[in-house]
Amino acid sequence: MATTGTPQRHPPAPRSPAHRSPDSETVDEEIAFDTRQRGVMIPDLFTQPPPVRDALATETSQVQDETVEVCLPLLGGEGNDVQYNEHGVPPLDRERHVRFLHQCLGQLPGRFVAADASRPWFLYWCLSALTMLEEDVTSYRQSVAATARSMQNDMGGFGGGGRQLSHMATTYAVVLSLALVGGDDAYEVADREAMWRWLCSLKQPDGGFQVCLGGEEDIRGAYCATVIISLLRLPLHLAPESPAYTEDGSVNLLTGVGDYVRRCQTFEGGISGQPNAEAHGAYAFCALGCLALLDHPGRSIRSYLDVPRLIAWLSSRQYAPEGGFSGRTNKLVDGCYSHWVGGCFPLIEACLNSTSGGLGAPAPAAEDPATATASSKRLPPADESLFSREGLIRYILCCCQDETKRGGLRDKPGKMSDAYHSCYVLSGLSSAQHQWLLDDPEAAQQQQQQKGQAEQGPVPDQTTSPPLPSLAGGEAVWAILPYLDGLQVFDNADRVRPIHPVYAIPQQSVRAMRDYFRARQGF
Ligand code: FPP
Ligand code: K
Ligand code: ZN
Repeated sequence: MATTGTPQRHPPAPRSPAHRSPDSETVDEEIAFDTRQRGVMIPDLFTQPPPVRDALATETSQVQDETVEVCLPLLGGEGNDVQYNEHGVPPLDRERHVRFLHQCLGQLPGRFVAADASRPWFLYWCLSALTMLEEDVTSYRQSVAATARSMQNDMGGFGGGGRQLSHMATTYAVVLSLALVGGDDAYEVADREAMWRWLCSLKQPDGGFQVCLGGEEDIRGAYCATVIISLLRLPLHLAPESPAYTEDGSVNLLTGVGDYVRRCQTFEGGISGQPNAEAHGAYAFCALGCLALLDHPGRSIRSYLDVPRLIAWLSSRQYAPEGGFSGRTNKLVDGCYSHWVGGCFPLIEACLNSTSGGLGAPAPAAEDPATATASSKRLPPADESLFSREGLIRYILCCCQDETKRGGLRDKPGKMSDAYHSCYVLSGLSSAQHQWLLDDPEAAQQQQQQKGQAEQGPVPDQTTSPPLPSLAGGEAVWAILPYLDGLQVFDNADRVRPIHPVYAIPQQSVRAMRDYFRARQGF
């Protein structure tokens, strides 16, 4: 979907809800007419059902039609008790969302017992969402550290609670929560040696990771493992007990991860949880996130994925008129895919914008990246974005905010808000509201070297074994650019904090934790 070009905007006119179009025959035409009458600037794309329809009625087309029906009134500025701006977009209701999130961090009602093993996730979702809403979460530092300690196992890693088996997902959520509250006491909770040993025991000979001892191997494992290794700066060599260990030392924790990710790309172009399964948005983010840590995305994403097919699949996830993303083919928009799918675009853009050569536009003329200003670097103008930022922001602010006093964010109208959707809807809003630029000092250095070599004549042949993979991408410095004004359909007061495109928490939190462990020799 593209909203580029010149969208037809409704002309301003005085608000007059009593008006009815003399010749509109459907409710949708009625809404479109009424919207015009009220003078809000909403492109037709978001106020009308899709112009092209498949005539075959199925259960799938039925639920899709119902989804469009519940979204259209909200997208057309028809929400109750909501003050819309001149673009037909309501403000972010920070106060209610913040209250909802603090509540979710407290005592939960009995029915949540089923979610007991997800307690680390609740920590991460709430702390991350509160942080994006500019709340100070350092007041949770001591309680998060104590909770995390109770979830840690001597064998390494964190479970969903005391006496629960360590799992990659809960460990990822705990480590990110510790990073979010920050401070030495929080960082010191993680037993890094036990963690390293545990990750080694999950590493598989085919390059991937099991999510727990004896559990399934999937791409969540690969993403969570790379994030954990990078944030805690764990050593990369393998313990001899690892199923992937080789005596010649030719394999480390990251060996084969890229190839594992490659095997997860499907015929559709998207990424599945395991090789030969169905492509899903959540796994696309895991794939790109872990590749972006292995090396600069300009190299790693290009090396392991068919980028044009992936972009085609990712773009197909965005629907009109809803504006939000679906997680997979023939399924419905859902606010959480604002992150899982929306969060893929900054990583794809970093890949395409890279100076490493290849898929994107040609590398810019020789220029020192250290001194280049953002505007002199090649960067697509926001209205040439690979997805409609405007559409996503409209879906989030119009359709994903709980409009009752409950607050919180949700999947779609008619669904209850929850901590998970609050986190990932806001993460998606953050990537839609900001533009990132990734420096590639290594590529610049290589270009310099090549230039130097060309002047000095051919280099002597060197036969050495290929270097073991590292987390070179984790050292990358992302620069934030203010989002261009032209397409800004939200008010500046509705801007949420930028988050690191890979770790999905503020870059400062990532840096502080990694700096803390930089000085460590061994454990
Ligand atoms: C389908 O649910 C959902 C999946 C197949 C994958 C979900 C995985 C994640 C959300 C996160 C994985 C990442 C990490 C880091 C642990 P559904 O059928 O209810 O939804 P759908 O109809 O939208 O596909
Ligand atoms: K869903
Ligand atoms: Zn969802």
